[in-house]
Amino acid sequence: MADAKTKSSPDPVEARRVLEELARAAGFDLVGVTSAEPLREGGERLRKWQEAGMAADMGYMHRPVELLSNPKKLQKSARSVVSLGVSYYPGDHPENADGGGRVARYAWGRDYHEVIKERLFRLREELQEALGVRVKARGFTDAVPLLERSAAQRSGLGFFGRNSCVISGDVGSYFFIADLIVDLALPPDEPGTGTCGRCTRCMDRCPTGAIKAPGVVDARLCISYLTIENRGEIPRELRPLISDWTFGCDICQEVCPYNKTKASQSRWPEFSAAAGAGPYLDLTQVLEIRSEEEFEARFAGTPLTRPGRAGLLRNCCVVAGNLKLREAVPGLIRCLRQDDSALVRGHAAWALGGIEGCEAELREAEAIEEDDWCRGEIVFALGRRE
Ligand code: B12
Ligand code: SF4
Ligand code: SF4
Repeated sequence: MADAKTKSSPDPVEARRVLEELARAAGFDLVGVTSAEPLREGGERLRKWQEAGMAADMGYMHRPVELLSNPKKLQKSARSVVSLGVSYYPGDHPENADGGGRVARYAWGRDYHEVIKERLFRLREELQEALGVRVKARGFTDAVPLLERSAAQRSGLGFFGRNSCVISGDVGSYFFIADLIVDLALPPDEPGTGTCGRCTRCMDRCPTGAIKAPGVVDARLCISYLTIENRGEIPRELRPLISDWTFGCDICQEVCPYNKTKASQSRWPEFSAAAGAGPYLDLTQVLEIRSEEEFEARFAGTPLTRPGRAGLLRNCCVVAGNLKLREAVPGLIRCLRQDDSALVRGHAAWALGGIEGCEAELREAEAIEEDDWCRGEIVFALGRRE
């Protein structure tokens, strides 16, 4: 790399060709480039989304639109944004025969943040090597304030579906978007085109009605938000609608005709079911996790750490209640009596309220519970049994 610092800028067309070759060799299924200019249209949509309260309490989504829509705010010297797509599709869910807690496909394997970051870092090194220049770059996936879908669409990776996902004509929508912001001038690709036509399946089938308009998802209603990003209670009226989803939700992608024909198995072994938590959680096991250490030991290195121990147990309580899972009753009772988190105790009470024969335990808990919200849940649960 000695002469790398002294060489002048590489030919943009040649640099683009080399980038494509290296990115494909690194296992990325989709490669596209856009300029580092602000993502104006996406920014406008984000502004309206924020104003409507649809960002819920995700602090990082309340940041100024000017920040989230401008790659140069992340790297001053940025000239191009390289958008990369990698299919995570691990296959379809087997039938939920044993009353498991369903996990969205993107989270079956290892934590994608780590896995992708490593490959992005290597890609940058290889690019420098091949072009013989130093490339100032910032690589990330789902980790910094930037409208990644808007950048990906403008880079030609795909079009915006009514479910708000970027859909690729080659791989459907089960893919992660990764970005490499670089100080290289690269010829931009044409923005992605495509259409949902007259299809509205995702909007019709979303269990909570979270897709308020084409491409507009109200996070406050989305099961993915409620089970992953949400740190508080799951609103009572939404709990039954979560059905058996304990982490994320894939319904608006499962029903999409593009995924029925285009989704193909991920080539990255890290995203396979065998590499992580897989398609279902054993609810009875998860309900027994009482300490952060046990939680880390079970889920470290997978995306399932995101909601934290209390968040994941909250979700498992709700799903056990929805499935009226008899085998989970002893675990739910232990959650109600012993868990340090009021969030867990309250959702355990709700679940027990939906299952016959748990009134005595609920009454006993009512007598000793000190947390007001939790006592309210116990009273509500007892009311369901009357
Ligand atoms: C916050 C967030 C969420 C929130 C809110 C989702 C939402 N739809 O807004 C919650 C927690 C609900 C969520 C859920 C999921 N997420 Co998420 N999430 C994000 C995050 C961090 C920001 C998204 C955002 O800015 N939302 C605000 C809205 C306003 O913007 P947007 O979603 O980008 O939507 C844009 C386009 O859809 C466009 N648009 C829509 N329609 C139209 C129509 C026209 C004509 C035009 C011009 C534009 C347009 O306008 C919007 C603004 O740019 C991104 C990573 C990132 N930094 O971008 C990942 C990201 C969007 N999530 C991702 C994934 C995988 C998911 C889930 C599938 C996970 C799961 N299985 O549970 C679900 C999908 C739910 C859904 N239908 O969106 C991927 C999506 C990949 C893809 N192919 O699209 C991303 C890009 C992460 C990544 N790097 O791979 N997510
Ligand atoms: S992820 Fe699930 S809850 Fe969220 S918009 Fe899609 S179908 Fe609706
Ligand atoms: S299900 Fe239909 S409407 Fe929804 S994103 Fe797919 S093609 Fe578009």
